[in-house]
Amino acid sequence: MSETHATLVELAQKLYAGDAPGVLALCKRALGEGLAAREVLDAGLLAGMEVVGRDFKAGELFLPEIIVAARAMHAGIEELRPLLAEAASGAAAPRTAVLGTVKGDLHDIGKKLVGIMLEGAGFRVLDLGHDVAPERFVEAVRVERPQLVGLSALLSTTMPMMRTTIAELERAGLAAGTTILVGGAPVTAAWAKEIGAHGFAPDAVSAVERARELLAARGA
Ligand code: B12
Repeated sequence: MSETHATLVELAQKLYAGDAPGVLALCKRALGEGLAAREVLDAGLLAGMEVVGRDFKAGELFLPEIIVAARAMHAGIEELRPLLAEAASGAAAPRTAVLGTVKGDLHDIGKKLVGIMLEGAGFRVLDLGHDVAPERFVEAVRVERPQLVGLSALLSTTMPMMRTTIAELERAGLAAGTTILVGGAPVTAAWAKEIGAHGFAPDAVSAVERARELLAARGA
């Protein structure tokens, strides 16, 4: 394993400290030093967020710190966005994806990354945001007729809301006409199957791969 680049180590520390201007400056510096956007994301921002999550779990960090770390993460992601999207590009006809974090759940960083990667893969992405009620998904799918619907949940307590959302789409007669992909840290392939989703992906890069596979399989 190669050692992590010094700028990325510093970037992870700034992320941990919730220093948004520092994160922004270090993302720019890392890119200026010739590092790839994916590397800056993985070994810098996500590495920092992993430690935030670990220390939060251990009771060493509290919500206010996590909120500022998340803001700093957003600042960094926005800086990397065009490059990440470019790296993921190379797809055919434009397709639409409706994305959202399910009702009751405020976590939106991972879903945002999935959106950026899908954009890069040529999708027109309609991001409904976080805490999205099933009715809003239903309305968006009715109006937009997307090829893909992506549901995100980061809490074990909001995972059942994925089931409710899918059930509502089914009730509205809209589930069969689209492909529903689910994800988020606690979500598994078995859960996806159980709740009637068409697929699951563990991260933003595989979300694009999985979406492509599923759409190709149904000729969409
Ligand atoms: C940042 C954060 C927050 C921020 C969120 C800010 C924001 N704008 O998103 C804030 C402070 C709001 C927050 C609040 C809470 N949080 Co929080 N939070 C986190 C933390 C530290 C990081 C999450 C994150 O952004 N990770 C980085 C992203 C890139 O990863 P990701 O979300 O997993 O996404 C990737 C994949 O999962 C996948 N993916 C995600 N979505 C989708 C969707 C599709 C369709 C696909 C295919 C793939 C996919 O691709 C993504 C990119 O690769 C995690 C710990 C952790 N390590 O996960 C805890 C964590 C998720 N939170 C937790 C908890 C308990 C809470 C609170 C209940 C705390 C409280 N006591 O109030 C509240 C709940 C608020 C609510 N109602 O939602 C727990 C959840 C435990 C559980 N399993 O239920 C965790 C795991 C921390 C812990 N270890 O205890 N949190």
